[in-house]
Amino acid sequence: MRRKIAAGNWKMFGTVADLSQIAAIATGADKAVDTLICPPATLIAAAAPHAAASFAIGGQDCHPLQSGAYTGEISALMLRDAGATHVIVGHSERRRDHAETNDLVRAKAGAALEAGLTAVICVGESLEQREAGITLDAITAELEASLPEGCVGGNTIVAYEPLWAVGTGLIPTPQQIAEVHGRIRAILRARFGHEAEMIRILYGGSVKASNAAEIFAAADVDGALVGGASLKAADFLPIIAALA
Ligand code: G2H
Repeated sequence: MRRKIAAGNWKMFGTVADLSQIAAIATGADKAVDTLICPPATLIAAAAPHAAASFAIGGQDCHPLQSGAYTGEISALMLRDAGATHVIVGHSERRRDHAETNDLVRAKAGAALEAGLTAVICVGESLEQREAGITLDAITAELEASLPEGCVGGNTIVAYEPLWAVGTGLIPTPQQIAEVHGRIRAILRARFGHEAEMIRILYGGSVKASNAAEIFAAADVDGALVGGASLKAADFLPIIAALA
């Protein structure tokens, strides 16, 4: 049985003053659900002491190598050293703004696994692909090329984030979500056999308290990757509760 997980992606938001929100989320989150907060890297070490059995801290990106002369970069080993246990890779904002390819995302995910982190691997179709009726083909190609070797339930989470739903307030129908999650599960099964049953698949894109229950009722949704609505405990705790 897969435990549900609510993952918060803080993106480039959050300063030391916002550690109080992380503390409030850690304290108030329903313990029947796993909760993950991925704050900016500057806050990971300070947030890490809140980590507990069902509460984790993660990074938002990592380099494909563990060390080297790469100014400004952060490795998976460094994230782990700072107290992170998870890292998001291949978020659509990274793919879009930093031209991250599937090959690079796969290398980053591999580096995460090598460092002992759980990789949250993001995939999603564009509006053009959705309107052209090639969503499942696009997801299949992107995911197959972004998965490293050795994925198991304990080290991999897949997040489905349709690009047109990221930060827009638009969300797919539960049927559209279930269709894509079903395809992702099939890809994982074909690649990793029975281990695929334990890999959690999250929906992401404009999740908020008012639409959480509808999204979580869709088949094969093991949780959510939440951006804007994860920044404040008052907004995020009801979403976590909706998964319990
Ligand atoms: C998608 C999501 C979190 P938001 O980027 O990864 O953000 O919930 O703000 O759409």
